[in-house]
Amino acid sequence: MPSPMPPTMPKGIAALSFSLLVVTFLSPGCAQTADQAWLRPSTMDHRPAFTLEPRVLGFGIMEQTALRELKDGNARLLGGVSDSGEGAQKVDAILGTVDEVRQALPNIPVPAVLPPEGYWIYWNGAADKPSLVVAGADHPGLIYGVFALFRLIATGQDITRLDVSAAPAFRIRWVDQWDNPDGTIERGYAGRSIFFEGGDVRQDLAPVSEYARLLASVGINGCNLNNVNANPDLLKHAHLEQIARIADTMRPWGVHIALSVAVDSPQTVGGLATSDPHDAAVKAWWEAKAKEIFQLIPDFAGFTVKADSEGQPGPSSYNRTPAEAANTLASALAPHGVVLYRSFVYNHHLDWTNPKADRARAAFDIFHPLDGLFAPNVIIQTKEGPIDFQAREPVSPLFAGLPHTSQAMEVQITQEYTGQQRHLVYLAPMWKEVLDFDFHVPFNDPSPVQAILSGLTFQQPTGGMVGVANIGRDAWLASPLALANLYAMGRLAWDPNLDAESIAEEWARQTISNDAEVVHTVDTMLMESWPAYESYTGPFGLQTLTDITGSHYGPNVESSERNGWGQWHNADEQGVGMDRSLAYGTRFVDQYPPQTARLYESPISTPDELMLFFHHLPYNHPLSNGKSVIQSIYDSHFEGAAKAAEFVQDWESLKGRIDPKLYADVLPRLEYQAGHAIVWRDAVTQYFHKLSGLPDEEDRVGNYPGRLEAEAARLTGYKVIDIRPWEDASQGKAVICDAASACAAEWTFTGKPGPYDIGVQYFDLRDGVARFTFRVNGQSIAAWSADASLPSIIPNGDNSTRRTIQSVALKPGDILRVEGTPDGQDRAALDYIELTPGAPPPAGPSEPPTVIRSLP
Ligand code: GCV
Repeated sequence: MPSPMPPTMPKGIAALSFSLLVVTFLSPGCAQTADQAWLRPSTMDHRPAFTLEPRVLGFGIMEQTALRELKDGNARLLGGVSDSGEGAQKVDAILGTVDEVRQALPNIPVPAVLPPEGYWIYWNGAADKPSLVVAGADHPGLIYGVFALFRLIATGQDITRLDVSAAPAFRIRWVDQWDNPDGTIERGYAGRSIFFEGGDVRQDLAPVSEYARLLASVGINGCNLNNVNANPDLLKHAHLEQIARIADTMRPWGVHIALSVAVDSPQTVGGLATSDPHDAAVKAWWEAKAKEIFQLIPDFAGFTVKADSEGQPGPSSYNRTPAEAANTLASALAPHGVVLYRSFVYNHHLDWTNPKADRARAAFDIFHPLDGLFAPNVIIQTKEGPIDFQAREPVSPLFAGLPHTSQAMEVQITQEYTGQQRHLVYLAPMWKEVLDFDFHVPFNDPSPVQAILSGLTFQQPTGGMVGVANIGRDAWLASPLALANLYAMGRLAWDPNLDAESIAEEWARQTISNDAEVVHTVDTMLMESWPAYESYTGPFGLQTLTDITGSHYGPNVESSERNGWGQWHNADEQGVGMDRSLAYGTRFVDQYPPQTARLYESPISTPDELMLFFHHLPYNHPLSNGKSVIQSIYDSHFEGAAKAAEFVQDWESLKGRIDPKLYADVLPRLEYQAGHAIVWRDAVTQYFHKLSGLPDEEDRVGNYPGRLEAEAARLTGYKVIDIRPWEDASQGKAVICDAASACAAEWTFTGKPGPYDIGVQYFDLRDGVARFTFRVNGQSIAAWSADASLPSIIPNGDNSTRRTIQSVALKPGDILRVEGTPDGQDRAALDYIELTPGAPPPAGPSEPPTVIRSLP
């Protein structure tokens, strides 16, 4: 039963009262705030020596937001002391729409044309006393202008000669949340929903207000609140009333809300006999529902639809097309709302024995024939690649295949297949590659995807970019560095011409430091992170090679093969890769316009990074990097894991130069990633080593000097088990402690005397907090709790975790011992220890022997 909610506000945007603003801005005790992300206090050594004295020319709710934000920015970033030691200079800041500014200040050069949602920032040095003008084409534009001003200030730019205007490239700049009414989030990795709990909208919407502020600060104007696997309950009136509170909370920042709806809602919610989109009663039901929503939420943005996909109901049940379903909804929402109809429609019971079957073809096969049939307020929302947010995919050919339809590109901020925020993977370079990908249509003209999305290429009225964000209550995205992805998505949706590196820099300056060296280090780490992740997971177009029928996290190469999900990479003893060519394969290549099709048709012209997505090649086939396919797979995994280890050192170089809390938060995450990258490296390389029977030229695969297997140790209490898939553990085996108290594994050291770094590879299971102690000759060197929340409840590559103990002095005959104390389902499972010659311990007082760091 829904919990009682306060009565909803009187409706009509104009009627939204000042009291709402007070509620929205004053959020005492709000634990989750926008300043945990990039809207932070100044990261500069010296604040600019002026303060802004704001005056707002209008009275709208968003103008009040702009005013409030200006005051906040003043406090966060300005008010330093001038070089001569004087206090901050006061500068008038005038805020308004361009019309208001033109009227109030007739002598300043207000731009004649400013596109919707655009802004103009002007430093008026001509007057006796300098002043600053921030003008919006409209109210949202004013908010974006204020945020842009502070972005410039926060990144250390001089604003005292500013005369700059900007407007968004895309109309649709949305985030999607896959939140369920019960408070869970599908593919969310940062805790529970800020919107829902226990079937209802949460009473405390303070974090929602902070989220809207974050979104507005990067120009995002829409938020689809609920999972695309939509729970129909949310369309019931009582819930819509609750959802109106969310809309009220986000509205002051110009963020409109939207809802995912299931196509069978007329039956499940409305009690009709059918949900056939052609049925008159069904149409009438959607119209009434839309009217009801608009009465509660006058600026409601629209519906997102996942239909006939992964078990969701859809028009195919009535022999109707997606266009017919989309148009029924669109007609109900017209003229104000839009339908974002997802092209992520495919058969997940594909026949894997059929060499012509190909999931990658599905979106184009289904939607291209419908081009021109969609109502003007339907936007087809297409994932950036033809499969499903893999570590790398080619651009979806559908973008070029809908010249008569508005389109949006869907990207994933939440890192479902890219490390689930436990791995640093900055995704802007991936998105940017797609945005800049040129299809050369319609007449061989330059037509990058971004021009298709903005509507320019095919002269469509709208379009844009949607980022599946899935922020939660745990510091938005749990990992501080993952927030660069949310930031970048907003910035690219505003201006797809920005480059990924300058966005990273902008973000780092606001979030971490304005120190040039720090910025350079963070920037480099971010830019190297996606290639690194791709290298140690699924390079050369193999897709992520993760457990696709389970967690989508750790390595499980075979899980994508021989099932109906169609994420095949088609590996056998002779070769690997999907032949998608026109001549011999699934003909997917033929869905691209001619110039692109020619590129991918032959292995000679296909770029290495996509080679195995398009071609099935023998393992000894040379790639353009000069190495064979198999050697490339081996090398890539070793290089990627080495790069992940470097990220730890890069971050350590920032010690003492950045906020110590941030430093301490990020370091164990990177250490974890470095360890998990080794799990990935070993799993994938050993899998292909075994399958192909071909050696690694550098003899690294299957040959790990310094590794001491748990199953070969002297065991007390521990039992040897097989790990599945076998490649997720060294030699396919591990030990688990089924005893009630501690178990132990012991080895006698026989190597050369000297300092060693000791990696302890264990399995950190979710349901319980096992404890480990590492001893040398009985003395405790390190102890830690296995307290991470990793996927899977059995030991495997999802939860295989490495703890590295540095600089341990060893001599032959030393007894090395790992003690594991189980807890609950976490049986202190252990894979191996690995000894690598390390640096001597630093001189001076030694660190306390017990190291306990929480893992992500
Ligand atoms: C919301 C992938 C995810 C699903 C998700 C789906 C989609 O398959 O694993 O959790 O469902 O994409 O985008 O609809």
